[in-house]
Amino acid sequence: MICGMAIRTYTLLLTDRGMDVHSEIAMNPIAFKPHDSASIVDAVDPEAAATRDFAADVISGLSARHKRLAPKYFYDATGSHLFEQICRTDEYYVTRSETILLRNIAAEVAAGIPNGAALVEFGSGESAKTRLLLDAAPQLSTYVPIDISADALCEASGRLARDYPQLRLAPVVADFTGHFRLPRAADGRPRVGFFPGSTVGNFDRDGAVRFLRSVRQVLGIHATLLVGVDLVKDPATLVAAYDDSLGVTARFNKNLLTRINRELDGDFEPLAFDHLALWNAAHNRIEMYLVSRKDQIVNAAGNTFAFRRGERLHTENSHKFTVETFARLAAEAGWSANKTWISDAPRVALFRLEPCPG
Ligand code: AVI
Repeated sequence: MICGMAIRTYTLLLTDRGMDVHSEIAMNPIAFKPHDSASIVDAVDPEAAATRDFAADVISGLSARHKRLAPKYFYDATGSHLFEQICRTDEYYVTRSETILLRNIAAEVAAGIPNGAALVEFGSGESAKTRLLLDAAPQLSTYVPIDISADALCEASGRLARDYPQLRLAPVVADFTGHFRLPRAADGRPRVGFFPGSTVGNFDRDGAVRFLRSVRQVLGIHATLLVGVDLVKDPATLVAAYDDSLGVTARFNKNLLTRINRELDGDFEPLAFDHLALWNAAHNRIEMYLVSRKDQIVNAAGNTFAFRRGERLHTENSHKFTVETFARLAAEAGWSANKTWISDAPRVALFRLEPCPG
C-alpha cells in the first residue's frame, strides 16, 4: 500500500527458461514471493531492471551510425518538471489548445460515455485534463490512471480521492507502451480509453499502430478511445513550439545527458551540445536533436563514444497529422474514427475511436 491505496506494478520477468512471463506484483516488493527463483532479481527490484534497460538502450543508441535515444528517457523527475514548464511556455500551444478544446466539448464527449464506465488513461501524469472529463461525466464509476511514475500516480490519486469521493480509483504503475492487464476494478464495465496530449505523435508509424492495437486489446471490443492529436500547421509555429525563446525545451532535451551522467556514470558535458528542432516536411514531424559542438569522447554505461563536431544525437520525433492521416493510421490498428473535434488555432484534434467491427 502506498498513499493509502494499492498501486500495482506490472513487470516483465525473464525466467531461467528464457520465457517472458508477464506478472503483476504489489508495489511492496517484499510482499512478493515469486515461485521461480531465477525471477527474483527483477521481481524485487524493478528499478534495477529499468536501469539495465536504460544502459542497454544508451549503449546501442550511441553506438549506432545515426546516434539516437528514445524520448521516453526524457521523463525522470527533472524532465517531467521541465515538461510541465514547456506546457506553460508561450510557444508550446499543444496543451493549451487541447485544454480549451476539452473544456468546450466536455459535455458532448460526456454524453457518449455509458453509465458506470471505467475511464482508463494511458500516461496519466498529473491527471490535469482528466478532471474536465470527470466533472462533465459523473456517470463514470472508475478511473484507472496508468503511469510509469509511482510518485506522480500517488500525488495525483491522493488529490483525486479527495476531490471525487464517489469515484473508484485503481491506479496502475506501468510503462503504458508495454504489456499489462487492467485491474479488476475495470472488469465488467464499459471502458473509455483516454490518451490526450498528442503523445501518439512520439511513436513512429509502426509503433503507433502497434500501440493502438494493444490498447484495443486491453480495452476490449465494447470500448471507445479518446485520442488527442496535434495537426500539421505552418512550420514556423511548429518549430517555435519545440525551440521556445526561454530555452525550456533546450533544457528538457539536454537533461537527457544529465540523466545519463547520474544514472549510468556518464561524463557528458551538456554545455558541449546544442538543442536543435527541425520540421521534416517529408515525414510530417518535428525532429529534436542534440548537436555536438566539438569533436569529443564521452563515457557512459561503461562504454566510450566518439562524437564529431556537428554530429547529431536524435532524441525525439513528434508527428503531426491531418484528420485523414490519423484516421487512416487508427484504421490500420482496428479503430474507426466516429467523431473528431478540432480546436481553434493553433489547431489540435480530439478523436473518438471505436473498434472496427470484425
Ligand atoms: C509528450 N509529447 C507529446 C511532447 C510533444 O509535443 O511531442 C513532448 C515534447 N517534446 C518537446 N516538447 C514537448
